[in-house]
Amino acid sequence: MKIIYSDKHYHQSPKLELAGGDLVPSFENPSRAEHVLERARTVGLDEIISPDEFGIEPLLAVHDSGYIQFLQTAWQQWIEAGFKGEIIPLCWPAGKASDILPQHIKGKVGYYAQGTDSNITEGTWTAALAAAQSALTGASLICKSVKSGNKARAFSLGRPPGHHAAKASYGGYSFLNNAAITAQYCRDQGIAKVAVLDVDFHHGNGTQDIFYDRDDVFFASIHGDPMDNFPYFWGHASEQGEGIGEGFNLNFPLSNGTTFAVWREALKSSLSAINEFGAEVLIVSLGVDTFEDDPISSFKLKTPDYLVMGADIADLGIPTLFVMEGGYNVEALGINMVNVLQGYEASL
Ligand code: OKP
Ligand code: ZN
Repeated sequence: MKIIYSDKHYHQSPKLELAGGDLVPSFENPSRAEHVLERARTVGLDEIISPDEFGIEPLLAVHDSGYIQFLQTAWQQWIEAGFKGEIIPLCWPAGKASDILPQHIKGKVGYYAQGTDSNITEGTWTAALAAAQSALTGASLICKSVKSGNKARAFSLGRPPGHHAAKASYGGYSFLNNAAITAQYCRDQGIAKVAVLDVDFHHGNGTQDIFYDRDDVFFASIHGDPMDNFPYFWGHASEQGEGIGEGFNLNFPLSNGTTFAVWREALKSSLSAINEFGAEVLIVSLGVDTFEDDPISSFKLKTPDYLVMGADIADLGIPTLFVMEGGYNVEALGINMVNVLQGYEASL
C-alpha cells in the first residue's frame, strides 16, 4: 500500500467553527493527518511518498473554472476588501435569485458556499491543491496497474477532505473533490468504468453532483440519513442519477445508531453493484467518522470493524485508491483509518 502525503496540509488550519450556536475549535484540523501518519508509520505500512505535480487541469475536468478561480483568489480579495478574519459566508442566493456572480468578495463567497462550516484561510488553496495532487499521484499508480495487470492500491493521506465539494460549490470542510478529480483522471487515462465508494458518515453530495448524469462513473454512498444528518439536502435513496446516469448513483441512508452488522449489509450491496457495473478501478472516499465515539456523527462502528471493512473492499479484486475524508475523534482516527488499509492488505 503506497501512501502519498504532503506537509502542505498544515496550510489549512482554521480557527473556529459554529456548532450549536457556539464558536468551537475546528474539528477539521492538522492533528487529524498527524494521527493517521503516525499510525501508518507505527505499523510500517509500506512506503510514504511525496506527490507529483499534475497542475490544475485535472481539477478543471470536474470543477467549474469560475469556481476554481474563486478558490485561487478569494483570500487576496478578502484582504484587499479590508477584512482580517477567516472567510465565513453570511448570505446566500436562497429562493428566487439572480444567477449573476457578484463583484464583491462577500457576495462571491455566498455564491460559491454551501454553508458556514468551511472557513477559507490564507492557506486553504495551498492545502487543498496539495491534497488533490496526492490523490492524483495515487490515481496515476492505480491506472498504470490496470494496464500492466497487477492490482495496485494506494492511500492519499491528505486534508482538507473533498467529497462535499460539488462542481461549483464548497462545504463540509471540502473545497476540491479529490475522489471525483481522481475518478475523472482515471477516465481520461482510458479506464472505461470507474466506481467511487463513499464510506464516510456523511453523504458525498459533491461527488454525486459531479457524476449524477453519467453512466461511466458509478457512485455508491453509505451514510447517516439526511433527514437527521448533514448535508441534509442530498443522500436520499430516491436519488439514483438522471438521464443516461440513471441507475448509476446508489445511496444507502442509515439511521442514527447503526451498528457494523447493519452497515456491512449496505457495504456488501454497494460492492456487488460496483462489481455488476464492471468497474475496472475503485476510488474509496475513506472517512472513519462512522466510529462510535466520533464527536459529530452517530453510527456505532468499533475499531476492529475497520479491518473487516478493508478486507471486504479488497474482495472486489480491483486496483483501489483510498482517499482520506472525515473522522474527528483524533485519538482513534489513526488506528481506525489505518485498520481499513491493513484489513485490505491482509485479505489480498
Ligand atoms: C465533513 B466530512 C459541526 C458542523 C458540522 C459539517 C460536517 C462536515 C463533515 N459544527 N457540519 O464528510 O467528514
Ligand atoms: Zn464525514
